[in-house]
Amino acid sequence: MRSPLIALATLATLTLPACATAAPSPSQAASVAGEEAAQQRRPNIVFIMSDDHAYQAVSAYGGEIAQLAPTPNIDRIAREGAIFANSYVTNSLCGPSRATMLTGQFSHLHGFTKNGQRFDNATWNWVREIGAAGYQTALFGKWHLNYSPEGAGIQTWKVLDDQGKYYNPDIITPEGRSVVEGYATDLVTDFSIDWLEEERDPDKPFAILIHHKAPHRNFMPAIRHLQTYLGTEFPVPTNYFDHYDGRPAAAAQEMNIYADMYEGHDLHMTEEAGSNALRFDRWPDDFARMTPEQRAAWDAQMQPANDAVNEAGLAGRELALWKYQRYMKQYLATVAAVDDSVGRVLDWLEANDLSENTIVVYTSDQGFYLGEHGWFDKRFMYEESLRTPLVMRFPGQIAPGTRVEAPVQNVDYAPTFLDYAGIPARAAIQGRSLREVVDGEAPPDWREDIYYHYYEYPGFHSVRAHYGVRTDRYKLIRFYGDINQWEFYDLATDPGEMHNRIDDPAVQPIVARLQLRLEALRAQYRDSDGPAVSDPLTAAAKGRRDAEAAAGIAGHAH
Ligand code: SGN
Ligand code: CA
Repeated sequence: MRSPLIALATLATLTLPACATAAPSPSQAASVAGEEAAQQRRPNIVFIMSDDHAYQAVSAYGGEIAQLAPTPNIDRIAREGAIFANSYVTNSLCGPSRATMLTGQFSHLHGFTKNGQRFDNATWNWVREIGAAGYQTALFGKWHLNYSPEGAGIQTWKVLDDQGKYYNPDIITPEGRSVVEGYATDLVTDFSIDWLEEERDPDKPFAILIHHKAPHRNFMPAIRHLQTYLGTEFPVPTNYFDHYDGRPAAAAQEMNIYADMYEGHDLHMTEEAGSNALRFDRWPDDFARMTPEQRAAWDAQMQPANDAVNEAGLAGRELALWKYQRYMKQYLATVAAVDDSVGRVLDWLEANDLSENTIVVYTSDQGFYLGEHGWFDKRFMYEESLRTPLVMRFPGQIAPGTRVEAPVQNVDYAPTFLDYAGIPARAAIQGRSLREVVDGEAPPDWREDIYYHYYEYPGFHSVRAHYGVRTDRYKLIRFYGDINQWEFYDLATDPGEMHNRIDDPAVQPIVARLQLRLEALRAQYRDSDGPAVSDPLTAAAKGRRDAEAAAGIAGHAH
């Protein structure tokens, strides 16, 4: 579709100057045309990221839950390109993760270690760099690094305020803030497609960042998806009623579905049959900002199920199981809109002959718990939140159906985009270009293990600060701060991470080797935050007592 236009533009450059006084020589004209062609050939980048989307809820990853709630459009990226089977974050939290993707650095280097901090927009980021090299750059959706991307070098942007709201969200643009009526996932998609269609200069390559709020808390589906999973029973994770034995930090968290979720705000439960008044709703604004029509449509679809559970008068274990089902239904229904959005973007690329020369990436800012250990939220270095979905399509460069086994991390995105755009990597970047592994074969010096560091404590959900290493089989974690707790898991025999074997004499040689490895990784990435690996902090026994006391204080009913 675009090629005839380009041919015409080229013809114009070749013919028009003939009547001008300073007409270029034929060789100059040819080189201008060559540069234009090269410029045109640089791949476009469509970087789609959702917020808190668990890989367990992406059907391309093959899990049981996602088979009941498939994501055909995200899967299409995987089918026509690559799926990364071992994709991890460096710090499982929104702000730090986004800063890592922009800078290619671990949290301690870019400095954004916890939510609520302000990312210094002047910090180097790949979007500004690629823009300076001739790309058009745009960001629509969640930013969450401070008020707005003003000054971060992103040319066009329209962002959700802070975490973003599902219905009629506040939108911040260079002109200021306003409430825009609609459903966040659809609005972000509309903004993106409008820009692609109407505002972008078709003669330049582009990088567009489409960053959704969904499926982040408080899990409000679009009206059209409210009933999508109401009739589906999801398999309950085998460790839903976890005892947390031997894992005091896990026992002390406050992210339990049946103990910590807000019944109104998160689970959308009502006070009593016949009433649409929500149960405990810590932030009433999420519902209060719906229009009367939206709220009426919501109530019409949700009331029967809410009345039924109120009439049933469930308690204890039964109620805990019901809450898991409600959480899954709502969470997965918000994912359905994200998948619709991915479909709209892929279809738009196709219809505009842009599929071939465009890299499409879908990922999330981190993983999420879908009831494993009884949890929602993320933060822990356990598998479900350490991993994040990652699929990437680039026809002609990535063979359809590629499965990448090499461990990759979100520090790798910035160097990947620069690499494909033909811009030299920067020394300060700590990741490596994924181009090196997308043929399914990792180079011999590719990383064999990954490093992780979580900081936000005290904070939401009370997850202790920790760092650790994960190899292809083992995981060693150290929780620190008001506790000093080491954990060791053999993922081959204990994929659910239920048995902390740190004191098991049989694994001491492996633990010792991993401690050295952890020390080496901290040195390699220049992370001196938190205690040194060799630092006993306080006596281990005291640390454990503190941790167990802390776990007691949390007082969950299990
Ligand atoms: C909010 C959520 C928390 C969540 C953090 C961080 N509460 O505070 O549950 O852990 O965001 O999420 S909410 O009810 O206000 O949504 S993150 O994705 O931004 O890291
Ligand atoms: Ca997030």
